[in-house]
Formats: sequence, structure tokens, C-alpha cells
Amino acid sequence: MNNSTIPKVGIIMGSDSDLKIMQDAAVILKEFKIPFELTVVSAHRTPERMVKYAQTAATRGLCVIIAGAGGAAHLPGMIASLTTLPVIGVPIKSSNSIDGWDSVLSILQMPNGVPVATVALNAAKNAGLLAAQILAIADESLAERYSTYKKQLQQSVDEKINHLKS
Ligand code: RP5
Repeated sequence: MNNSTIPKVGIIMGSDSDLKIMQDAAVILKEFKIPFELTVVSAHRTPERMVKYAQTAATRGLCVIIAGAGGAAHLPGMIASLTTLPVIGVPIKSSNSIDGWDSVLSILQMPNGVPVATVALNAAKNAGLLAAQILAIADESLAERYSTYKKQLQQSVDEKINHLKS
């Protein structure tokens, strides 16, 4: 396989019902032309698949893992316990949850020694952006694309301010 097509980011989620949220991370990675893979891995329903996924991630060429889950959201923390790759956790508000606090706290409150970079509730877009920033440290062309993105962000606010003035 051509090096540029080997997935650098793994997007995983506890259930296919998480896809409507997690697809926001995929959209960002596509925008930045970062190769990624996307699949369902459940800490509770497919624990052996989860262990295998985490243990083979680095040797398969992944550099960052984005893991989303709702409810008793153990997936990001368990993945982080099984790999040295940085793990970005996306707490997902699942339909029967207590306003998403269950997933936020399950992902955020990791013990010392096993960090998960937790983004806001349902914030898969920010997870994609954070993954891009991590990869940009060692990729000049990606760093330039990210810098353009930041300038565009600023421009869009400037335009709104100018619109308010007129
Ligand atoms: C979690 O349970 C998943 O990450 C999902 O957010 C939630 C509900 O899953 P389903 O019952 O919709 O499959 O493990």
C-alpha cells in the first residue's frame, strides 16, 4: 500500500448509533486530506476486538486514535490503557443517558498515568481538529493547511464583525 494511503488516524465508536456524531471527525480528516479508518469497537460487547484493535494500532501505522462512546463510556480509557498512541475521547450523549454526564465523566475522569484527551460532549469535530494538530507537528504541509484553516476562522469572525458595523 502507498504510504500516503495508510490510515494515520483510527476513528472508533462503541456502536453504529454513534456514527451520526462521529462522522464529524471523519469530515474534518477528509478536509485536511488525512488518511483514516473508521469502525465500531465496543468495550463491552466486543472486548476481545477492542484489545486486538488497540494492540495492533501502532504497528499498523496509526498515529492517533479518536474513540467515541456514550453511557458507561469505557472505550477511550480502555484503548488508552492498551496502546502508547495518543487517544482523543469523544463523550456521546446517548438517547437514554443522563444528559450525557455519564459519558463525559467516564471519559474525562481517567486515573493518573493513563490520559485521554477529552473533548466536549458530542464534539467529534474538535477531535478531528486535535488529531490534525497532533499530526501537523511532524508534517509541514499539514501544518500549513492547518494554519490556513485558522486564518479562515479568524476571517469569518472579522466578516461578521464588519457586517455588524455596516
Ligand atoms: C455505548 O452505548 C455506545 O457507544 C452508544 O453510545 C451507547 C448506545 O449503544 P446502542 O445501544 O445504540 O448500540 O456503548
